[in-house]
Amino acid sequence: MKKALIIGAAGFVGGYLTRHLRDGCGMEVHVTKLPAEELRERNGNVYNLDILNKEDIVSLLYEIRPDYIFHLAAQSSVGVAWRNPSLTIDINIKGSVNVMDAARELYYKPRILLIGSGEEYGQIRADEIPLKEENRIRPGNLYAATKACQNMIGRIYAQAYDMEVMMVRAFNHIGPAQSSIFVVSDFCRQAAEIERGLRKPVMYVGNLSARRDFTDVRDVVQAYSLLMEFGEPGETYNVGRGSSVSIKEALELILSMCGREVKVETDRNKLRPVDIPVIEADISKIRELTGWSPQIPLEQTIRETLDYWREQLAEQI
Ligand code: A2R
Repeated sequence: MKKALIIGAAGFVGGYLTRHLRDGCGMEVHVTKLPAEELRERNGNVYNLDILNKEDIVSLLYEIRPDYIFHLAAQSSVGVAWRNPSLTIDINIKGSVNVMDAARELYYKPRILLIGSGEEYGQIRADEIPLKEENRIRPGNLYAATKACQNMIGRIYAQAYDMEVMMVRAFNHIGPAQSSIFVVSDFCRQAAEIERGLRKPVMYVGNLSARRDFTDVRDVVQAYSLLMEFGEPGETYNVGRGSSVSIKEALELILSMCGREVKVETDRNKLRPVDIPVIEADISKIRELTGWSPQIPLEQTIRETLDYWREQLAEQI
């Protein structure tokens, strides 16, 4: 039985990945979280770990001896990265280097998957869509820059130390339990609050014309486990749907599922200073390697995310 370690399992993706590896792939799953965090997906083997402390990672790896290390821990908010760049650099770059250095001290070679972001491509040109992995990267914010750096260092470690490190660039992933700082979850939460009469029937939105590549988080974690198994060391793989929808189309789907008449208004605070018009991944590299492609339709993800917020509000009352 393969032993998997998920570092940063208390976040949005971690719960889904835990369940998929344990129940879907039959692995022995070990997970880490920060001391103050709570896991959404209960799991027997839980450890507190701050990736800024390399010696703690070394001890943990010796204790568990994982075959697979899924590195999800990150400061993953673009907004927080602007406000606190040095913390973001510490966690996303030094933290990842600590994970790889700790793994390098082992007497065997675990496989490591580093999770980066479609944000790394940054200021893309219209003729570069859909984005291939070898496209030039022009990170446009600090979060993206740290993930681009993590990607470069991961490749260097794979080459220089012959380590089995693979890199992902994940595009927008969505689903139940995502924080409402992200657009689809935000709209679903607002719709659920309107249905309950907790706010007036007005949906506050940002730029509706931007097109984004949305994938259900349950499809995303399946891609991660396949890349862990079949990915080539030193290589980067896009994980996305491979097609985009406008934020307006996503909004219309949510409104069509909402049980109330809703007015739509622009909230200036939701407009980004620089908004890239279209982001769309080319997913042929992962598809050719593993046969993976997203299975869950956008309508289903949105319906279940809306239901998640309805349930959350029902529990609060
Ligand atoms: O920032 P918090 O308190 O939410 O904790 C996050 C945790 N984390 C850390 N874990 C260990 N040592 C640290 N120094 C440290 N700093 C933060 O990593 C959070 O629980 C977890 C990352 O989860 P999320 O922010 O929910 O990211 P998500 O959506 O699960 O995405 C997974 C990966 C991340 O690398 C993203 O940047 C990428 O996929 O898109």
